[in-house]
Amino acid sequence: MKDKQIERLIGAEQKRQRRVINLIASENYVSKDVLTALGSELTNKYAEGYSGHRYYGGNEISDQIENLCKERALKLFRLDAKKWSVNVQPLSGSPANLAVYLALVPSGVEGKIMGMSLDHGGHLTHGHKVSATGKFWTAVHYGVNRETEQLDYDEIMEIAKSEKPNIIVAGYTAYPRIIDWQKFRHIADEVGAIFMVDMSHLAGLVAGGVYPSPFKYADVVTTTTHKTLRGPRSALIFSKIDERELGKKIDKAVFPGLQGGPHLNQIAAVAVALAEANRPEFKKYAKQVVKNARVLADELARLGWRLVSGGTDSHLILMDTWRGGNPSTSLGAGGISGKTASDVLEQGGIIVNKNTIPFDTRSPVDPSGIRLGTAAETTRGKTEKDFVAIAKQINKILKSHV
Ligand code: DSN
Repeated sequence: MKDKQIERLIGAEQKRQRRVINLIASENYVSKDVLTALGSELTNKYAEGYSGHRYYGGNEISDQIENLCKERALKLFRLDAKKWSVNVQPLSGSPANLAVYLALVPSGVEGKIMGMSLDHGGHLTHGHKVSATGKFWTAVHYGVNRETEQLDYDEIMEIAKSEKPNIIVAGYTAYPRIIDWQKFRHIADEVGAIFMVDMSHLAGLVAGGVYPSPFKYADVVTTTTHKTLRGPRSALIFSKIDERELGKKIDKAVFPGLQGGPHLNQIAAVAVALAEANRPEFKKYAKQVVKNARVLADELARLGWRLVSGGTDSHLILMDTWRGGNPSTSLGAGGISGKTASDVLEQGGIIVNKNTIPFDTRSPVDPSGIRLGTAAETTRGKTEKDFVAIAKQINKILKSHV
């Protein structure tokens, strides 16, 4: 590169990524092909509009790229193009979710979004008050059960019946367990709501066949492409084709409702990742991600750490570092806060994020827990034995700071 300052910083980040153990549940390492597509001349092109209907000339290649990406997205999740449509233009997860609400929820206080609260594992764009989704629409929230720390579908049904939301969102950022999509479908049907799944964290696991697919039950499915799916930073919106014309409305909301020109380099990179995720090796990868998470959870629990909900069925673990919870260890109330845990682990070369736990008594900037995920390190070839060693390392670092 001619720009030596940026070249040096990219080099430094490459080294940092190689040096650390990365347990950020929402990160991954993309292939060289994905990087090549991202860094290509496609970034030079404006392609406002959709295939065959662009506002600029010179888009014959753009159309082919966007069409191929859409085909691959439907193919990966085994969707019939007559029954599902997909928009591949959202720049990332938050604009994708915003586009769905803009398309399908009546604007203003009349429109109601129901999602899981952020501090129980939801996402800002599921109606949190600091997000546009909680400012422009009325939002109501459900959480997990205090005892089981898992979804309580009866309670969710009660909230839905009393609140009558226009849309119900399931799919979270810090919920380690299987979500019963069918039960959500039933709840949505009872109150006449649209059922939206945000499978951002789960997309790679669904593609790999190790987590239940939401497509049989959802009306709309959004996902980022850079977490377990192992693509570039971007997002997709799938919608059922029926008389409600969800896809048409969503297309209009993405462009011109929210965005201008799509990022074609990103769309091409997504297409690359979707094809990669459709290969048999990816199925093995997804299986290993879940196996590794189980082993990491089991070993941490064996070492005396309290895990929210008692374990995991996915790629992520929520660890209560504050309460610790095992009387046989030196931990107990006043263990180690999530922020301190994250800081000291980073000093020891392990990267995690601090995270609130359900019913947290501490603040979001220094909560009671940390979130751990296995997707990134599994991409680097780590297996069960490595995750037993990682659990021991985490335990050693944290216990020396309690
Ligand atoms: N920031 C993402 C995560 O870490 O889960 C969600 O947007």
